[in-house]
Amino acid sequence: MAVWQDLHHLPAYGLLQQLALRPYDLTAPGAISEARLATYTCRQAGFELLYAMQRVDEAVIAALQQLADQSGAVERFLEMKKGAVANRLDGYESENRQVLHTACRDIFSDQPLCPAATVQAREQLAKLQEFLAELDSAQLTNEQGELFTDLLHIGIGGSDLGPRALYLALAAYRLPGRRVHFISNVDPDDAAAVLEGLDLSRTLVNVVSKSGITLETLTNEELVRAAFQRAGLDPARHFVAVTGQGSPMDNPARYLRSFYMFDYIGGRYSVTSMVGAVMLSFALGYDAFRQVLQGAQAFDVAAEERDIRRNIPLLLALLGIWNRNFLGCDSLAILPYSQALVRFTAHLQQCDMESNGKSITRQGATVSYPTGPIVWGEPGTNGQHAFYQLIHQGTTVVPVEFIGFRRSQFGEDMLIQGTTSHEKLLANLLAQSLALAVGRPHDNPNRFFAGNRPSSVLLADCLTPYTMGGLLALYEAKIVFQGFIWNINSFDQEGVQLGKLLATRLLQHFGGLRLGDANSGLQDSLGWSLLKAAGLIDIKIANKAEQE
Ligand code: G6Q
Repeated sequence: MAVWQDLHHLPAYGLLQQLALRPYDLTAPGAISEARLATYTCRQAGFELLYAMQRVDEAVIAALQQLADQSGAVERFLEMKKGAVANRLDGYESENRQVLHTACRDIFSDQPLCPAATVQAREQLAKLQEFLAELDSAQLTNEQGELFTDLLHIGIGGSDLGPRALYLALAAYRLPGRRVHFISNVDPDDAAAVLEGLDLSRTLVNVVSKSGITLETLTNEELVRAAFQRAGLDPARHFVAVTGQGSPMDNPARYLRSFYMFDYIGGRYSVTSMVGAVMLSFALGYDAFRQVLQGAQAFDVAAEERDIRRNIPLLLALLGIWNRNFLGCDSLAILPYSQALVRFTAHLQQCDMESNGKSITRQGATVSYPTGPIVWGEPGTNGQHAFYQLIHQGTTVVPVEFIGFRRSQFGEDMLIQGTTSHEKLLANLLAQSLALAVGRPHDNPNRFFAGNRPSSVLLADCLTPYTMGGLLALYEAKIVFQGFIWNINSFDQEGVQLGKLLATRLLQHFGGLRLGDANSGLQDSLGWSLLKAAGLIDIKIANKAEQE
């Protein structure tokens, strides 16, 4: 395995810099030809990536291939799947963990790449299957002998975003009579709104926390337990836990059933572990959840391809690096033309920004090139009526990844003015990509579109459990590839710790105030004196007070 190198030390870096001086002009006459569309299409595992609207030509693609080869991205990905300790910094204290979310999907293989992790994944799945069978056969019921109809999923961050995004994406395939609800925010109104109108007697509560110590999740669990008690129901007959083995939540006596996830699976990569499995298989059935895993497995394997023109995740990663590091774009809009993917961009926002929002290399040095972009987005066509103004005519160029499907999930559609709604949806997607690329000359500056705004279109036949699994793993691999090429650790999240620490200190003082502790320093409640309470920022506050 080659030694880790910073992006700008890879030989292809200088070449790409040169090429970036004159990127492909998408606005030139004939720039978007049928031949170009055919050449810049990559088909893999049921998906098509159309990238003719990116500012690339043969020379750029060849240089990006060199960049991928020189960084060893595919080899590192394979090593990661085999159990390498990919979550670490050299020479500094770090998490020092394997990164094995892919092992959750390697369960179909006779020769899994990391057998120990796959054995654990299979054990958990077997336990889950047994639990689901007991629910289906009414062996496990509520106090009145009735079937459970609802599941309340409590978790936050990686224990909420991905699972919730997939549930919403696949709600069309729900088992009859099954519904799922989510509480994540510590805002008490989140829980209150969800609990309102829920028949607790027929509700399972799935508490998901890998660490078992997350403030929001533990608070919400207690809040919901109290609601069950008020309703005269025994929480131990309703509450299920998904947590790390040995965590403070690993206390099977408190739960109807406990499932495990392992420290080699990061929160934002955990959808296909028990973190998503319990809720998704309750809602969709075990077989449908296995299809999610199969779709994900297809991309885990597809991502091993070395030719970037035949590897969608790697190609998408490299196009992102081209736009970010060579064309100077700061953000990335992910715009699914699918209402079902309404929270998928939020999941990718976490997966990408928490993974690649880093300023130090794997050797602990400050990076001297941009890393992860700002990721954002909303489903089209809704977004067209909101923020597309900026992406077409704003002063900043926002590369876009469009996602679309040839068929709708429900298949309920009708001809209105000669076209179906789904045709209207797809026509808009393609039109936006084209408009961003070619722009429009106009004498009136207000109606002028500069064009040369890059986008890709990711297309599949229909959003099913299988394609959803594929889409999830495709993006996970893309993010991991980018981290490898940027020489950063995509698997830790130190950046979220400081705020948590300060909040804990402030909470101690809130507690002190409630107890009437005169030393808490919070008599003035929410003013500057409150911030003064947090020892860590005393100095800044003092400086500010002096200036005032
Ligand atoms: C994800 C992050 C973070 C985590 C949440 C919830 O990669 O680590 O979003 O998932 O903080 O953590 P717990 O599952 O431990 O409650």
